[in-house]
Amino acid sequence: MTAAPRICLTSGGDEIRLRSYVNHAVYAREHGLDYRLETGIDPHIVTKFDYKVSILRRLLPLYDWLVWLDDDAFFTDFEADNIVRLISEAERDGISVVIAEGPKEPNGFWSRINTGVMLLRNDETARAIVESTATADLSEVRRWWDDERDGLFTNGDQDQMWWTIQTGGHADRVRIVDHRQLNSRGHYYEDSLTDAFVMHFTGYPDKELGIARFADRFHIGQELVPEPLLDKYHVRVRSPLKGAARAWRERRVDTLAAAKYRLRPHKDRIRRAAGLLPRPVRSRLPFDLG
Ligand SMILES: [Mn+2]
Repeated sequence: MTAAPRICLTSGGDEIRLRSYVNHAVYAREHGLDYRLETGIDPHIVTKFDYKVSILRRLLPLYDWLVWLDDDAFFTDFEADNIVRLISEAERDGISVVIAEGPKEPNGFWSRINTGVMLLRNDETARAIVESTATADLSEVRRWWDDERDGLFTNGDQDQMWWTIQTGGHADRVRIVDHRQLNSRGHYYEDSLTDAFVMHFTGYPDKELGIARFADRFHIGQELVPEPLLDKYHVRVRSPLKGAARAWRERRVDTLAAAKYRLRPHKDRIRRAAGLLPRPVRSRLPFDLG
């Protein structure tokens, strides 16, 4: 190997809705990565997940590695060099895509991969995977899908990518890592923000509030960036969800809808254990699980 690879960290969608761009930008600066916040508008959008895929298609050819983070995925360990380390291990081993497993959610959902965080090498294999993910026919993917084998069908890019990897002969060039390495969830954090590398806020009925509550739990601001780093990079607006706006959101989420959301999976699990329900089959998701 000669020079260090050119790595770009990117995120976005069709709107800027969360404080993650500050979190991502600070991590990128601390670890010498380029950073782009992108608006993925495109003539070819079909599902809300396609904004992401359109960004990947456009940016991957411009770098050696492209790192995607969903806008609801936040770094929690700013010292950890997982991005650079996983990329260097992938280059050593001839791997084109590094992605995390979709760990078990409190409601029992799981998936073989989660496309909320992805490391993509600018090579033929990864470009082919991105192209096929962008163009795969979702109804064909659904017909192929086996809930027992493949986990939750989300009706989007995650299913298209898993289908692509499995049916396109790419499995040996894709590395699936433990969720704590790249893309974890709140219930896997116990007493420290370093319990995992990235916290991905999937399944929250109000994501912004979910992030604020997680931040409170660890006595950190809503950017999930340590204060000395916010100072270092002159971040002026901090923890914007507060006061009456936050109180109203707290009340709204604590109403019946949220209670139902929390209780339903437990109810299902109990009924399934009692043999009253078959394996979970859901064609539509109750909330954004992307
Ligand atoms: Mn997400």
